[in-house]
Amino acid sequence: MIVNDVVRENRLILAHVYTATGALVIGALFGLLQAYSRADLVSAPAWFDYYRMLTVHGVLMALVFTTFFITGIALFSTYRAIPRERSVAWGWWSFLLMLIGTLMAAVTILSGNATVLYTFYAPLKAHPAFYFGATFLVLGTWMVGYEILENIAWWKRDHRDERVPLVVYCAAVTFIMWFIATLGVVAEMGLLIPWSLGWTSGINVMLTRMFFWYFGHPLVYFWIMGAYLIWYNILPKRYAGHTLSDGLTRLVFLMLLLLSTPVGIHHEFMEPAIASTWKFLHTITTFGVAVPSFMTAFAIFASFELAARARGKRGFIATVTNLPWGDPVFTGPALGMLLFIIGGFGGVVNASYAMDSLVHNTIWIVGHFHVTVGGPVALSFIGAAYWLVPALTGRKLFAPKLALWQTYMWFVGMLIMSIAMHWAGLLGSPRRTSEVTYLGAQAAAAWHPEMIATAIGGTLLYISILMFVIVAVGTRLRNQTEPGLAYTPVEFATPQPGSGTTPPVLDHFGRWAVLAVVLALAAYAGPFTELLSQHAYLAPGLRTW
Ligand code: HEM
Ligand SMILES: [Cu+2]
Repeated sequence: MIVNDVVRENRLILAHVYTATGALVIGALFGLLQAYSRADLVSAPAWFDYYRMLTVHGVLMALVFTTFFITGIALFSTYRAIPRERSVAWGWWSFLLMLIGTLMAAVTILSGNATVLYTFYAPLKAHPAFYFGATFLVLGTWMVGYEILENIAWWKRDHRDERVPLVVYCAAVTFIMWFIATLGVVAEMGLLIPWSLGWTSGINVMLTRMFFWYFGHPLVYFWIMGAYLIWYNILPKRYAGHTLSDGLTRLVFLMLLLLSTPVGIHHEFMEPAIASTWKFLHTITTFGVAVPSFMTAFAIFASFELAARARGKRGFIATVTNLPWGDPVFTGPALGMLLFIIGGFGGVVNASYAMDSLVHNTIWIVGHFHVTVGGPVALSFIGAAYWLVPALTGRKLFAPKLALWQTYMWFVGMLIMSIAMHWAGLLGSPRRTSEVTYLGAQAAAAWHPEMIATAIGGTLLYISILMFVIVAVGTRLRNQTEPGLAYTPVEFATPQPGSGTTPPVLDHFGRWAVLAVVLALAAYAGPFTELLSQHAYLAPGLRTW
């Protein structure tokens, strides 16, 4: 293994991580402006309206920041766990495709030609450049997924009877899930692109929405799996612990592969065009997909406890105080886990039809996904970046105390902002709305204090993001710890000794992928055919879908 090869790989991974950071910084600025607008502190000018901002924020945060970070960490895991001489040309082509796609979509939104929000389904229509850009971004991620699987195939040749290294396994299952999920985007683009080019005179709005949510729910599990990869494989080293069990970790990822897709209709509970049978079916699978998250909560806390016991500490308090609360690589993901408790609670509300009808389309929903994707996911990525960037550059983390305070500040900011959003949602404050004072209407006055609290939380978050940037850029500019050492070797967590052997069947990616596709088809065949037949009613005289 030649040092130069590692340095070449590292440059590629850094490109992913810094692109993610750039998206986070720019995207968050718009988030802050939205929070101020809703608190009646600023008004968006006519030449750059609120919904354009909201589209930039949603796309950069939900689709660009998360995706580039996950592609970065998945490649890093693969390259480090399977060291070999390899060309990075394919890697750079995939990065370039992702980047070009992102820039095309971003420019189209910023110029006001794609104010379609990050959910981009019809009837909102964008310039074709936006749809092509989004498609290129997805195709680039497929190339990254192929790279991971190709490395596993190469490794398998000499390790026929061994288990795939756990961290690579996690990355691979994440990307298999992603392949299946993004087929929804491809199908949706098949409707949107001809329509936006003017080749079809109408579009099946409901079908585009269903294709979006076929993708939109597994999208959130793509983020969660990125965070879990960190929790199971990177975090235990920070508290001198182990991954609880190799087999359990693989099982968790497989369950996420199987159950992430057949649940998307829980985003369409209020959709009159979809029969309640399908809504009920997807509710059941939704409660099923919560199981691997409960298993993860158990596994992580058990791992905390075993690490404390190894040091002779017993009991809840000793277990918690044994953890490294002064290490930002730990506090990022750990504080994220705390936020996930609120996220899980809200998720159960959203997944329950009757309660969802109360919070549907209110700012409660926005509070929910900030405390999930903006909590465990973003904080885990940020914490991991504090480990990843020094590992990739051979430099020490710049201003570690600032990094530490950054994670706590994010936690407090997100807590304030999302609780305020949940509360305002219960009072009826709508989401995706710039002006929620309704010219001083009595009912709207009820949620004004929550909107101010949202703006305060958002401000703390933005300061926290600026602190992150100082640390990220400072680390890059630092001198190397040892001159000439352009990277730091890393170790991934190992399973708890005595935690048992892993059944080989868990490693048969192909079979599990087929089962995942079958489940997805079974969950969507019914509503799909139903929406096709209802189309004549939705758009009389048009058969162009
Ligand atoms: C500085 C931190 C942040 C602030 C102040 C902020 C603020 C906001 C606000 C006020 C909205 C709601 C607007 C509305 O419905 O009218 C919003 C929407 C959204 N935010 Fe954030 N946010 C921040 C960070 C994040 C992060 C870290 C993520 C994800 C990684 C994220 C993802 C989203 C998404 C996906 C939407 C929905 C857009 C839509 O409805 O189309 N935000 N944000
Ligand atoms: Cu969902």
